[in-house]
Amino acid sequence: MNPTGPGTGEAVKERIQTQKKEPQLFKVLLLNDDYTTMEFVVHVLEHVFQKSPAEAYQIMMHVHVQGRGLAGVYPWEVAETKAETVIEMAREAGYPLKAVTEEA
Ligand code: TYC
Repeated sequence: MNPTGPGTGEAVKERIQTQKKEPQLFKVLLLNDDYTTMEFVVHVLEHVFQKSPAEAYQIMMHVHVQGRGLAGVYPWEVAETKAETVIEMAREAGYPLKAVTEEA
């Protein structure tokens, strides 16, 4: 038997010491504006945030009425990338749609 291989006390100790904490989570919020079309916001929610058509429509209407709304909750890097993707897709399409991240 390999004295330092898997299943020995040493290997277990190593695994415990290197175990990572759960990543901190961040909300991605969409902001309302007067120019971005409802269809475009629904498209973004379906394709960037993997929402169903019904859920995407519901979130879009919430943002439209309330001013902002939750698109999703992710680890920091994923949240930042999704917010940037939304802003870039909107910019390319000529819309001022904004997305922001916030500590969950
Ligand atoms: N208020 C926009 C309109 O009336 C629709 C809209 C909804 C825009 C949500 C942005 O995040 C948004 N066309």
